[in-house]
Order: sequence, then structure tokens, then C-alpha cells
Amino acid sequence: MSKLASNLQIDSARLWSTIHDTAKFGATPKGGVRRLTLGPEDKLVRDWFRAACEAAGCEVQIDALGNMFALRRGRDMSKPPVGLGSHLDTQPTGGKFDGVLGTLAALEVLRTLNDASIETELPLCVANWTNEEGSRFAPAMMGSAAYVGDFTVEDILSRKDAAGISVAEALDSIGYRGDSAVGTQKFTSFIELHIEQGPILEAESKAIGVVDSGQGVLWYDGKITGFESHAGSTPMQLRRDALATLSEIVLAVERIAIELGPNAVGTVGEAVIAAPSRNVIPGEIAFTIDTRSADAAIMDALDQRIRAAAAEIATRRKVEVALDLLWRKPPTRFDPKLVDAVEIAAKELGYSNRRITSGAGHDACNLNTKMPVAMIFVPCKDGVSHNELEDATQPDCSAGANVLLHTVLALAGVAK
Ligand code: HGY
Ligand code: MN
Ligand code: MN
Repeated sequence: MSKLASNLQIDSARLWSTIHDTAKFGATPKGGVRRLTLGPEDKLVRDWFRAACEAAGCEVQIDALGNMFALRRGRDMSKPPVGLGSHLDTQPTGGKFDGVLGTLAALEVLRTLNDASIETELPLCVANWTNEEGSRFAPAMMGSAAYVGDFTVEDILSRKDAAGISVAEALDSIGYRGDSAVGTQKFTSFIELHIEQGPILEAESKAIGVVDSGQGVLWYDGKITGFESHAGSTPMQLRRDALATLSEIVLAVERIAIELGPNAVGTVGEAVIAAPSRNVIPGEIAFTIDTRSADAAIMDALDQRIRAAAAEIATRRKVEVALDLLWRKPPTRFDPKLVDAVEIAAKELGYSNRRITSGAGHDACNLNTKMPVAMIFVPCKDGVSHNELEDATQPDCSAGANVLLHTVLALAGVAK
């Protein structure tokens, strides 16, 4: 590789200001970002992203689920591009970096190559995947899951949010139901940069996480059917209280994850009482369970023990509990050669680094089932994410972007 290419560094100030400029789309008073997928704020950032990629000389394609692909031509257009990118949607209590860093650092890589007039041998393609967060519409990593065929496009288009709006209607409402079929855009490989969303890199003062694996995920939709009755006149022993039932289930999920730990986690993130009233014993509740492990056998144990606990609680409390497994994402093992390429780039750039498993799910985990994939992590403050306090430093973000740049150059090659 030429001396110019091997010494190339991204423009740290430009990346940092791009991250903070786009944070205005959905900015919250607490300094976070609320940019739910396919909502008005997501449209604003998508429009911005498309214009920025076109200004960087890319052809931008949008598929039927709104996945965005910005193609930078390479010398050899006969081969599929090396992919890089992440997602621009956020959680309701999201921050400035989750997904955003990986997508905007990918754009920064293109801008840096343009500034240096470097043509890569293979083309590059920056992706913004639709609905990675899975908050408004389930499942998470939705756009990339459909891309790899885990769900049909028709199924995903029909998914509805809490207000009954479908993915199809939401895509149409922001004008991002693209005309290319899902899966049309091919890749030779894919690299995703992301904040760790956990405490390890910061605690160990490591600049780079070389991600070699990722936890598997189980998502359940649950429904408890008890019996509404008078909060004052119903004797305690006759009550069939759906919220008291859920309270036991919540603690059971936590207990089981701790028992099966340290390589297991679990939580109930949503709970909705059907007809809440302070003087009515709750009769019906919808809830969700998210439980994960990097070990498939532990995932099976989580499933089996949570179902058994829910059944025991339901019988004892004379209520019905239905648990519907919405999504099972097996644990991820990233491509060893690509993981090595990330590690080599980090070492050659002089960044402290360590191998790490991703606790969070990512689009890269889906893509990994169809092509060689690896991920790069950088620390985030106190390991906090999915919280408006989410924060990272400019040097760490720049280090991650430089490792992304040099990993992509190693994979795509530099035209002679
Ligand atoms: O749920 C996840 O792990 C990701 O943040 N969507
Ligand atoms: Mn993310
Ligand atoms: Mn997230």
C-alpha cells in the first residue's frame, strides 16, 4: 500500500462536528437524541445523510425497507463493494453515538479518501440500516434482518407500532420506501464501528475493542390475563392481580439471569396495563422480555427456566400467562480473518486494544450470516448507552474511525 494510504488519518474535527451537527435531529433537553425509526426526525437525518453522501460523490440507493446504500466507485466495479456503516435511528432515550458513530465515521472514511484522491481497488458502500433499535417496531436490527432473509419483506412491512401504524405506512410517510428490492445491494464483506455500550474498554483503558463475537438474543411478547375487580371490596385471597403477577415475573427473569450468569442477562422493558385505574385490580397486562447470552446452551436454559417460572406463578395466582417468542437471534461469531484485519489495523496505528464480545446486538450480527463481517468498538463514558447521558470522547471516536479506515483499505485495496 502507498505511503500516503498507509499514513492516512481521518479528519477528527470534521467527524466530531458531523456527529454533533446531526444530533440536532431529535435533540432532547437532556442532551440526548430521540430519533425513532421512520419518524420525522429520522427523515431529517436520512435526508441529510443522502445529501452528504451524494456530495461525497456516491450514488445512493434505497431499498424497499428504507435501507440506504451510498456506493463509492472503485477501480474494479466487477466485484461487490466492501461495506461499512451502521444505523441512524435511536432509542426514545437515545444518545449521540449509538449507531451514529459507525454511520458517520463511514462517511468520514469516504471524505478522507476523497481528500487524498485515493481510489480503492474494490468499491465501497456505506449503509444506514433501517430500524436497528427495534423500539418503535420489532424486531431490532430489522432492516438488516430482512436483508439476510431472517424475515420476509411482507412480514416486516406489516409490523405495527403501538399506535397501529405499519412499517409500510411509516416508510411512505417519510418517503423512504425505496424502489430497489431488499438484498439487491451486495457486499464482499462488512465492517461496523460502534461504541461498546458497556464498561470494559473504559475500565481497562483500551482504545479499541476488536469484536470477535456477540450475544444471542431472545425477545418475548407476554400477556397476563387476570381479572379486573374492585380495589376496595375484593378480598385479597380472591384477587387475580395481573400486575402483582408481572411483578413476580420481572423478579424471576432477573433471578434466572443472575443464576445463569455472568454470561446471561435479562429484563422486562415494557409493560402496559390494558385499562389502568387506581381503584381497579389490574386484569390484563402486555409486557416484553429481552434476555441474552453469548452461549447458545445458556440461551436455551434462559428460555426453559423463564417459561417454567411464569407457569408456576400463573398457576399459583390463578391467572393466564402467555409468552410468545418473537425473535431468536443465535450468538454471533465474527469472521476470524476480518477480526484479525481489525486487530492488525489497531496495532499498526498504535492503539491499545483487546478482543471483546458484544453485549448489544448490531446489524453486523445479522450480516455475519451472509458474508465475512467484523466490528470495531470504542469506549463510551461509564459504559452507558440507551440513555441520554451516553457520551464518548473525540480521540476515541477518531481512533475508531482510523481503524475503520485502515481495515477497509486492507480489505478493498488501493488501486495502483
Ligand atoms: O437491542 C440491541 O442490542 C440494539 O441496541 N438494538
Ligand atoms: Mn446500535
Ligand atoms: Mn442501540
